[in-house]
Amino acid sequence: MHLYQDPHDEDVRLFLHYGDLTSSSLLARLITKIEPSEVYNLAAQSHVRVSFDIPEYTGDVVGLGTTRLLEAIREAAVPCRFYQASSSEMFGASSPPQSETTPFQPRSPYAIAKLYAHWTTVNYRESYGLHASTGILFNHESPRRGETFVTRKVAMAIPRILHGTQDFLYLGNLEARRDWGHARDYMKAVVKIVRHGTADDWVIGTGEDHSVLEFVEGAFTLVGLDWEKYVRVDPRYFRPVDIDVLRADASKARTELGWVPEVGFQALLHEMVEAEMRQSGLSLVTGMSAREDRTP
Ligand code: G4F
Repeated sequence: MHLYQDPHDEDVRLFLHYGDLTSSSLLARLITKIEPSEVYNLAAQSHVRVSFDIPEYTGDVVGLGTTRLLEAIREAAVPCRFYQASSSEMFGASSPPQSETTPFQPRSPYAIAKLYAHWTTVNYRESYGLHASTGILFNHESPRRGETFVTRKVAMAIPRILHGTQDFLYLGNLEARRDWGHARDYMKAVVKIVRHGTADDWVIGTGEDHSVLEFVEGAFTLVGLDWEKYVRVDPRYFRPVDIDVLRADASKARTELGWVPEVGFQALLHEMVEAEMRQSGLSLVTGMSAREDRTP
């Protein structure tokens, strides 16, 4: 809401148009009408587990959707810069740390679709001279994270457990290790990528990895809860195949873009848990004192 201003004001900062990455004609119409100077393609069916259930739809939106958008820009001949949200998922089974030169070994329909979109962006840059860049972003979280991604799911469970409206938190693979950073830091990197003189591909991550279990332990400890009493493993959350470790080598972005992440792992999980507690009328301190009553 802080972005929105009354349309009758002269300084309208945000306007929403309806669109759909499965519709080429709609995308072409929008690009022609808006004549954007920058296009950020962040749209996706972005849930890795779900992509195993709906692989065709994921490929259509994530993979072909990018082609449709790039074609709309090319056809309209609008001189805009283009950003493609590539993903660390594309590295899949490749050993960490992963940099721009690490081979891609995708392990999910989502990652395969992202790779298609990634190479399509590179191809439009090379073929048509479009200022088209990719950011290969590692996991980026915040209190605004979707509720079915693991960090938000954990953070949301804590006040519910304290309030007694949730008995257990059911999770899948606790051993997976991810390079978790703060979305705010990563969006600063994205803007730097688009405004950089040369279009290129960039790895963005903190360079630290932590397991899902470490996130769980850290989050529960913040409110004084013993995670072992409340967390259960449910194999339904396992993926047919998962990625063991993702850890970024973002030295190119540090050196050439001057990008350095400001929020570390502990500060990130603190912010996420605190936001959920506040939303539920609790604080980290009241959580600590309420814990004694919660015996599942
Ligand atoms: O939070 P996640 O679902 O994120 P994931 O799969 O790493 O993907 C996210 O980051 C990518 C960047 O690398 C993005 F491209 C992508 O769009 C998305 O934003 O799962 C993280 C890890 C996985 O290993 C998963 O198996 O947590 C494990 N996990 C364990 N229990 C769980 C759960 N994941 C989810 N979503 N839910 C669980 O209950």
